[in-house]
Amino acid sequence: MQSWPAPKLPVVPGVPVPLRLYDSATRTVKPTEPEDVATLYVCGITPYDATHLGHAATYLAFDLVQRVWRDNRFDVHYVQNATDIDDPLLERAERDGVDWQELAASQIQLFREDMEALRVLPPRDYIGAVEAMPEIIRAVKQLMESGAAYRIDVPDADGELHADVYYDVRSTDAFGYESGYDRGTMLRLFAERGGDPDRPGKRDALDALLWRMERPGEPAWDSPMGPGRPGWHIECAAIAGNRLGYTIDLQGGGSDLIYPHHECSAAHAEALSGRPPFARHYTHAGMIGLDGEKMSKSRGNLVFVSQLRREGVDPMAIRLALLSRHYREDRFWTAATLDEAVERLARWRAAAQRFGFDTTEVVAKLRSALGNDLDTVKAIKVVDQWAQNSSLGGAQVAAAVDALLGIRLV
Ligand code: 5CA
Ligand code: ZN
Repeated sequence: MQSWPAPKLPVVPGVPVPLRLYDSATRTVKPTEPEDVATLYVCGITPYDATHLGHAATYLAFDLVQRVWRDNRFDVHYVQNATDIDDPLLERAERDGVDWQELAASQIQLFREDMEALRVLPPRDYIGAVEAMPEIIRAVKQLMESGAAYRIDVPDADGELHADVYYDVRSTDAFGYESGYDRGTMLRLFAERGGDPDRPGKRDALDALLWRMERPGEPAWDSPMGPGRPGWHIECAAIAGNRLGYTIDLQGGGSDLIYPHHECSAAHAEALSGRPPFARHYTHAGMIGLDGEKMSKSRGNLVFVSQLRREGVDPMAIRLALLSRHYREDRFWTAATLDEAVERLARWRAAAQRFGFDTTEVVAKLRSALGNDLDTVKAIKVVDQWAQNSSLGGAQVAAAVDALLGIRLV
């Protein structure tokens, strides 16, 4: 699919600071260590109810990763998917009486426009599950052939046999290292987040669906397994692995993807390559909430980027508001968060116009804050102090704020 246009990225003078980042698998902040090409995969939207502020916050966190890596002169290969075929999308299309493909296409287009407005650097490859179907099918076939996958061979509760294909979590010893969760937690989250622990005929309750055989009225694609459609986790394993290789620098998404999604996509990828770990870093952004609850499509407590834009809110203020707390923290969106960002942006913009003494110290401090697990709270403080000091010039800091925080001041 088409990605979206890239904003200009100024080169910042001075010495870049390498990126240290929290890794969910080891539960530590550790250095990122890309080779020449830094490889980044971030889980994209399921295209309905896009783009709410939770989505935006997550993509902004990984946008900072790309910006810090680019500052460190790495060539960044960034891949993002769009889950443009899955149960929740079909359910929403059905509920609203619209064609699922049209729903997906229109929401993906809205997402592109929101990302461009927020000055998010685009992925090099923006890939829909539907367009990736041949490679997803190849991956499932390979897992069947290697014995890591099996077919259900008992009838469902309705008495019908659907020979769906599942990944066997017991095919390796490694399953569980990414989240580190105990089995009870895994079972609970699996049931909450699209899994089917009680499906009859599974070898293990935690086995995840790889290929769902065609049901009447559902879209289906031909495959060696028979006509059907893919499970969720294999989509990301195949799309990432085929473009970035099966050892990537960073697998990213919101913390709601730690389990089962990233655990299972890592397990699928490792079964395909025979070479763990799939990612050197698994990094997760905290959840944005509204009115005391996580912002989610199922709860419907959503604030949309496009709605704020229509109301005339400057996208740079939305960006600054979402960066005003640390990316890993769960946090609530409030009117005050936005008001504060609007005021701060005005102060920074005024300061950017100043002629004065250009110091490299502000930029150095900004870099060191971001290099330390994307500490935007500290980074914003550094820029606030610069804005208050009327003897300091504007041009150099404005360029650094643009390149590193993605906020355009001039
Ligand atoms: N298509 C899958 C990933 S392959 C998916 O989870 N789609 S999504 O539309 O539900 O979410 C898109 C991204 O936004 C994911 O990385 C998810 O973790 C993140 N996300 C969803 N809700 C929130 C929220 N309230 N706060 C922060 N991030 C969120
Ligand atoms: Zn994903």
